Amino acid sequence: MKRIIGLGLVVLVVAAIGIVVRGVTRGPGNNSPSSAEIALEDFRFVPNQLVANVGVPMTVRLTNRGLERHDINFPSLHMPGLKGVESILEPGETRTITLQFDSPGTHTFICSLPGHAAAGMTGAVLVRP
Ligand SMILES: [Cu+2]
Repeated sequence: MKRIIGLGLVVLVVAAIGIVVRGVTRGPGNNSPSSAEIALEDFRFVPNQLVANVGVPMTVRLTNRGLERHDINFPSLHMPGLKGVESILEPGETRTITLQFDSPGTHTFICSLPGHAAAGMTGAVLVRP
């Protein structure tokens, strides 16, 4: 019985060390706001893959480099800080938005104008825990 308790303690200690190490390797840099740029073209996002960390605000500068109107829309998300994200950008227009994700995983985004996603205007943000 004593042995089992001892083993349990070792497991707990190892788990605690794992958490501490992860905290250190993340470092303060990963918790400060990050930034990215996406060009909206006819009909693609460049780039169409971004990486973010859960709970860390990321500013994204959007520029419409196409001849059509475009937007950026995260269909599956309920998250704060999305105000204005879906608004339409006219050709040549630039806008900076702030994204903050509450959950890890791959969050896809699309241009929601008719036919644009089908034509290839899709992308994803990989959100790390
Ligand atoms: Cu579009």
